Amino acid sequence: MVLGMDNTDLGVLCALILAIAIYLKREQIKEFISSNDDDIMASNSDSRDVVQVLRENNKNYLVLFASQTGTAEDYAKKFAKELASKFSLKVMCGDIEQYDFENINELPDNVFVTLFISTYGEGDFPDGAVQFEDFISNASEGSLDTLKFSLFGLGNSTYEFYNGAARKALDYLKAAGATLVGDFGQGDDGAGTTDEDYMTWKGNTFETLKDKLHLDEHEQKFEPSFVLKKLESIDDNVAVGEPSLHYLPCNKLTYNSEKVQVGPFDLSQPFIAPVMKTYELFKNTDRNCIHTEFDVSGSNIKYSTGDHLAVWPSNATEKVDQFLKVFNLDPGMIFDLKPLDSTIKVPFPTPTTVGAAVRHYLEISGPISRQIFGQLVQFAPNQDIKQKLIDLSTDRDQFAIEITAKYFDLADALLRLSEGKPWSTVPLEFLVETIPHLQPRYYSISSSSLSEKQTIHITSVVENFPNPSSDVEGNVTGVTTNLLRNIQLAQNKQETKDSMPVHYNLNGPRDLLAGFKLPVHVRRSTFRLPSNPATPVIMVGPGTGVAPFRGFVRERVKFLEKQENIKLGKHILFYGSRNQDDFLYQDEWPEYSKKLDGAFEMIVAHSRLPNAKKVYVQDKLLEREDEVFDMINNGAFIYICGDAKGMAQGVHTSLVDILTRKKAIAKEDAAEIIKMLKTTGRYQEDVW
Ligand SMILES: Cc1cc2nc3c(=O)[nH]c(=O)nc-3n(C[C@H](O)[C@H](O)[C@H](O)COP(=O)(O)OP(=O)(O)OC[C@H]3O[C@@H](n4cnc5c(N)ncnc54)[C@H](O)[C@@H]3O)c2cc1C
Ligand SMILES: NC(=O)c1ccc[n+]([C@@H]2O[C@H](COP(=O)([O-])OP(=O)(O)OC[C@H]3O[C@@H](n4cnc5c(N)ncnc54)[C@H](OP(=O)(O)O)[C@@H]3O)[C@@H](O)[C@H]2O)c1
Ligand SMILES: Cc1cc2nc3c(=O)[nH]c(=O)nc-3n(C[C@H](O)[C@H](O)[C@H](O)COP(=O)(O)O)c2cc1C
Ligand SMILES: *[C@@H]1O[C@H](CO)[C@@H](O)[C@H](O)[C@H]1NC(C)=O
Ligand SMILES: *[C@@H]1O[C@H](CO)[C@@H](O)[C@H](O)[C@H]1NC(C)=O
Ligand SMILES: *[C@@H]1O[C@H](CO)[C@@H](O)[C@H](O)[C@H]1NC(C)=O
Ligand SMILES: CC(=O)N[C@H]1CO[C@H](CO)[C@@H](O)[C@@H]1O
Repeated sequence: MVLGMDNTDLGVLCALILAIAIYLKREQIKEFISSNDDDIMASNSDSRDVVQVLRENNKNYLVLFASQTGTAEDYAKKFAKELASKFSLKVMCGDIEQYDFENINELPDNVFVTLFISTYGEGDFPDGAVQFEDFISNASEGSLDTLKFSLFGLGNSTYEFYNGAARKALDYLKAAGATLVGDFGQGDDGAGTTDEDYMTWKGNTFETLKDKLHLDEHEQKFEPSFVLKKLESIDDNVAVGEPSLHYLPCNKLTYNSEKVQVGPFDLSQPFIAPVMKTYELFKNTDRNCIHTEFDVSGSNIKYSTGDHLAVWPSNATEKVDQFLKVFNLDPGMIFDLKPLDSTIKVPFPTPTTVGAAVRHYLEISGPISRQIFGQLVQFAPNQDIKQKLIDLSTDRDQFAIEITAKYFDLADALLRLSEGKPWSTVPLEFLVETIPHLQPRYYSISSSSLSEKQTIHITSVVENFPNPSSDVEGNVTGVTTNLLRNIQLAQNKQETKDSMPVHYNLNGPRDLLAGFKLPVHVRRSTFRLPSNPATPVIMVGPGTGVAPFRGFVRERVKFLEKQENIKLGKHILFYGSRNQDDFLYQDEWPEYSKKLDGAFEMIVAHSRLPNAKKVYVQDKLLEREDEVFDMINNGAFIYICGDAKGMAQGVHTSLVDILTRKKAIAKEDAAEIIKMLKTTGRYQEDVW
């Protein structure tokens, strides 16, 4: 189909430039990844040849994961563990990033591979899987003809390219002659069924594997992958919550002569950034949204407008205490973990204390999976509770009603089941291996690298609302956003005791974070303003979705200050909030408008004004359809940011409607145009 844009040459040129940009981006990512690898290699001088590692460690099953935020990793590890314990297989489980696959076709005939792959961006592989993708996409026909694999993808059906990475992997592997064992599984975060999808897929896959590999099944029994050793005293090499080993007193290496940290800063090592300034953005008191400014000067951290900042949280004291109580743990106990073989990675800095692990390294709050209930059966304190666990772990509906709908986290749920009695029989090894490790949270940077080189702003809405289930007391709280609010209140000398639902240790391990600091790193994104300032720009970002657009607009303001005789294309921002009270950065926008001299316009939709109809950003788009259409026709770049749930879909629908009407074409063709805009980078989403 012809694109229908009036300026075909320009379109081709744009596509070409974009292709080059994407290519360069990949090189950057690769460079970034290989610098990470050096780190891993240095600490563990293993081979990268996956077949060699498997042989050297005497393994006979391979599980690999490609994960961005740990979900795929978590499932992969559970799968590996269960395979090992039910079928006595010797399972090797690892991150796809850590291996080369050139020899994968030489795996012994009876060694199967299971892949867990999540999807990011626009149907892309996670950052760590770039090399893997290159390899399988280039594998020639028949070159993987002995490979037998099963595959579970993790995705979210609210995204257009649902499970895009896993689907691509399936196609590439099949094209290279590999054989899919069992069904292709797809977990859907959008429908909230990842866990259920996994359980169904796993059941079928186990049946197929039993048959093909002639396996005997026995009852699942937890067998640790680590030897846990108790230590007597805390010295300089014991982590008490440091985000990475670099920060231990015994490793002074990470500081240069001026006591400034040197990078690179990434998922393996954050920068400890001073929080310079924090303030509340909402005027009403029932919800909170915190503006936070981090100082990254002297750190050699560079960011680009549109990137994400990862913030490394710690758990709230209330949650830590409850967790320790449920499992009857001694927070002062010092322990080390020694992997049983070199394919197993220690999940967090060790040796450490139980208290530090619970506060800093384990994801102890948040929703729980039905699976973990199944695994806990063997440790139930008595027969009654055991039966309840079995019932809940095998009945998805009952689990949904009794656990999920009540917003229980693990400690809440177990206390409820045991009527307050502790679960003293659950071994620490089990908790350490089964509970996911605490992950950094990502925030769209709301400053501009042009106007704020050394400072990074983020805009975060605080997750704190009454439990929707009427028979559970208290608020449901998010880890990181409440930590940020806690810092905001403390830094501005406001009372925190009663105003906070949860409290934190703000000083951090060995006072590493004292004086208001937090571990952070920058994650590159592809969310970028067009390089030509004359290109029109349409931005849609209700709620916190406005964050990167504040950065975009500040970028244009700074740019104009520096240049003379530059004509800026039209920049239009569709923003939405409930009312005036939660109108983010209300005072700043008129100033930007003035400075951009008519090139910038903001259109606001309010959804909860008294005695007024609900108005959303997508309604405002329709109201302005002539202008929006003209801008698209003139090569506008479209940006959508914010809640993935309904908004991005609603905006997409509005834009399809506009093109359908104004071009007098079929809906399908309009949708096809939007798809083309997406692939050429003229329609970009940053949704979560
Ligand atoms: C690329 C990207 C960009 C983002 N940009 C922004 C941004 O600019 N601004 C922003 O505010 N956010 C942004 N987010 C979201 C952000 O990363 C966090 O997910 C969000 O702030 C919540 O983090 P938290 O640690 O406070 O909550 P978490 O502890 O991670 O909790 C997540 C949610 O689960 C709920 N919850 C807690 N316990 C339970 C339970 N037992 N059962 C069920 N639910 C439970 C919490 O209330 C919360 O709503 C972005 C996300 C991504 C991926
Ligand atoms: N658990 C809850 O009760 C709850 C509820 C909402 C959001 N959240 C969480 O809050 C975060 C979002 O907060 P936020 O501050 O960015 O946004 P927000 O303040 O909740 O919403 C911003 C604006 O977007 C509107 N909106 C809601 N649904 C929309 C849709 N389908 N299309 C277009 N606009 C829509 C809202 O209207 P209305 O809200 O008036 O419809 C509001 O005017 C998310 O992380 C989300 O998970 C939680
Ligand atoms: C920024 C972002 C982009 C995403 N893009 C897609 C996508 O294009 N297609 C899809 O199916 N899922 C997408 N997802 C959903 C994730 O793949 C899904 O949540 C998955 O469970 C994450 O697994 P991980 O924690 O192992 O990375 C996206 C999630 C985020 C946060
Ligand atoms: C594989 O293909 C990609 C493009 O898909 C290319 O960039 C890369 O260099 C190729 N790698 C190898 C090893 O051939
Ligand atoms: C997936 O979509 C659901 C709703 O459709 C949303 O609640 C959730 O936050 C999304 N998950 C991710 C990881 O984006
Ligand atoms: C619980 O949430 C409600 C609504 O968001 C809020 O008004 C209340 O202050 C919260 N309670 C605490 C203790 O934070
Ligand atoms: C009980 C507990 O978790 N205590 C720890 C809290 O965190 C600090 C550092 O952040 C540790 O020093 C404590 O041992």
